[in-house]
Amino acid sequence: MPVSWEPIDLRSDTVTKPTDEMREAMARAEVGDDVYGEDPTVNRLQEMAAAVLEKEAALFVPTGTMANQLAVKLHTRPGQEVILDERSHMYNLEMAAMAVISGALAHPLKPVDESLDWAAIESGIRPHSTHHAQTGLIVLENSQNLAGGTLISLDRTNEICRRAHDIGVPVHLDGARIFNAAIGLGVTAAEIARPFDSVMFCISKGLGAPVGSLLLGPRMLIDRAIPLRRMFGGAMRQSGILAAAGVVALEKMRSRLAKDHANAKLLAEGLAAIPGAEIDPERVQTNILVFDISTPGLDAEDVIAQMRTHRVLANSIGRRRIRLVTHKDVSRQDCLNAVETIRGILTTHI
Ligand code: TLP
Repeated sequence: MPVSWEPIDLRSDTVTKPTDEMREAMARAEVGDDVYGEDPTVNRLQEMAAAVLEKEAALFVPTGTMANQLAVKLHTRPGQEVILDERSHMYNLEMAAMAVISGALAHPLKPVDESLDWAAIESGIRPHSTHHAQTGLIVLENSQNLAGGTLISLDRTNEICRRAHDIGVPVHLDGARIFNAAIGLGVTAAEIARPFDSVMFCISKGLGAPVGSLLLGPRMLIDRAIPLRRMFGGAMRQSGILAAAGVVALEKMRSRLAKDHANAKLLAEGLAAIPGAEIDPERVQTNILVFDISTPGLDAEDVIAQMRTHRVLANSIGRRRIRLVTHKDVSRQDCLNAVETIRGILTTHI
């Protein structure tokens, strides 16, 4: 039997390779200069994205980070605060961009249970005074990456947006994985997006496209985002080549995400039965899971290094925590094999 040397890559859903259909669409894509607004494929992707999320307009940008940072720039003035979950991607993994680019002060808050709620956010809003930075923006993330792909309920996101709007504060959604969230919550992505002033989602994660994210919101906001994208260095030319894969991603790849969720559950159930791995499979709601290493003397990096020698790849988040992410390029069998690899590593250390 031929031996496959392809690793089982559970580091992220960003590692997904474009499908054959995407590559064909990219090769055939009709293109133009998008800085003149003349790339028909980019325009098509933007219109599709806006239609799917039921927002007025969308803008194609190279990365999720750029879309998130455009949102901060659009909604805030220098010296204002951005309230967000202390575990959020924008606080932890975007190189302090909001401070550097927008002069905004991140105000990270501890979640009450699985996420922030309005009471937690309200307690972080500073009184009007001559001493306090004022809240310019609230950011929510759904699904919540570093929390283990967990979801925020529609009731909670709707309430947060309504109460924020009552006091005149806009709310941005980092919806890098909004379609995973939609499946996990059993609602449409448009329902999740509805109350938010701006939304970002990625086509380059579970949906499998090679590059890109979209920023969505009212037409007036997106019109203001276009020159800022230029300022950020993200105005591209014949980017229809990239957008073509995004069109396939939106048309064909959303419904299969449920399989990734089932595989993540399978991984979690397998890991829960291993002494030395701590995880509650009930908490695994989408395609991301985080487990703790409880074997004394063994930290996450040791385990990851040993997994790598068995061709199973993962990332750590902290000294004793490992994150695994399922996606279209790992099968159910890959997940079962990964559990066996981890079992082998952890049980030999007891
Ligand atoms: N997440 C990546 C890494 O940056 C950690 C991953 O492997 O999960 N918001 C969320 C919730 C994200 O998970 C990511 C990427 C981004 C924003 C940024 O997207 P990119 O990488 O396109 O800038």
